[in-house]
Amino acid sequence: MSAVSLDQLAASLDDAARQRCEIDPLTPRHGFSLEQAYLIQRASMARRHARGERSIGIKLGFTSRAKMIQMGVDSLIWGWLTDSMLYEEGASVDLSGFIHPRVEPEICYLTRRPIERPLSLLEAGSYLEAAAPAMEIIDSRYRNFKFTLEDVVADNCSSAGLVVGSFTDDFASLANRGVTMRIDGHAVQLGSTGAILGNPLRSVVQASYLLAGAGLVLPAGSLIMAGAATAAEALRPGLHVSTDIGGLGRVEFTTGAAA
Ligand code: OOG
Ligand code: MG
Repeated sequence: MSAVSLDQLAASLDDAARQRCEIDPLTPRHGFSLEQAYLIQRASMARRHARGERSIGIKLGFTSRAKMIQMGVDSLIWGWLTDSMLYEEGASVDLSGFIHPRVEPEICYLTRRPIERPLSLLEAGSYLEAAAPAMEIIDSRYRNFKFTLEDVVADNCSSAGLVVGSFTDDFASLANRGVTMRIDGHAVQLGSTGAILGNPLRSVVQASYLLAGAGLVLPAGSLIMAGAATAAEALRPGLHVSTDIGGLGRVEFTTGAAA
C-alpha cells in the first residue's frame, strides 16, 4: 500500500463515477489487499450517503462462470446498491450518466426479515418476500472495463444501475429456469438461472455469509441482486433491452436517443 490513503482512493473512484471519466486501475500503483478494497468501497459509499443517497440493498458479482470468464476473475464479490441507481421498469435510461455501460440479466430478491447471521439454503427462502426479473447496468470506472479483483471491489463492483420488474412471491423453484436477454428483439444472451451458483437462492446464502463476515446486518425490505446468469452486453443509445426469466416474466427498458 502506498502513502495514498484508502479515503483518497475512494475519492478518485467516486469522482470518476460523477465525472463519467475512466481512470487507470489502482492496484498496479497502490497495491491494496481485498480487505482494504472493501474499506475503499465503504469509504466511497460514505461519500454517496453524504450526498443524500440511500442504500437499498446489495449485489453479488461473479456468481456465474460466464461472468468470471468474461471479466477474468474467479471469486465472488459484493457491493452496495443505492436509490439513485434504481430505474423504473420500462424507463428510458439516459446513458450520458455512464462511462461505458453494459447490461446483464439478473434475479432480484426482496428481503422479508433482517439478515443478521449466516443462513443455510433451507433457511434462505424464509428470509425473502419476493423475487423479480431484473437487469443490472454495470459501468466500471476503470479504463476499458479492465481490473483486478481488488480493483473491482474498490469500485463497488461496477455498480451503476438496476432495472427491476414485477415482484412475485412464487419464487420457490427458480433453480433451473430459462433466461433470455434481447436487444431490439434479437436474443443476445441465452442462459439458465442454474448458472447462478447452481441455484440463485445460493446468492442469498452467500450474501448472508459475506454480510456476517463484514459484521453487517441487511435490513428487511432490502434488495439482493443475485448476480448475472450470462455475460454482459454493451449498451448504446436508442436500444430496447428486455430479459425474460421462466417463472418470473419479463423486465425491459430503453436507452435514450443519442444527444
Ligand atoms: C463486475 C460486476 C459483476 C455480476 O453480476 O457478476 C456482476 C463487472 O463485471 O464489472 O455484477
Ligand atoms: Mg451484476
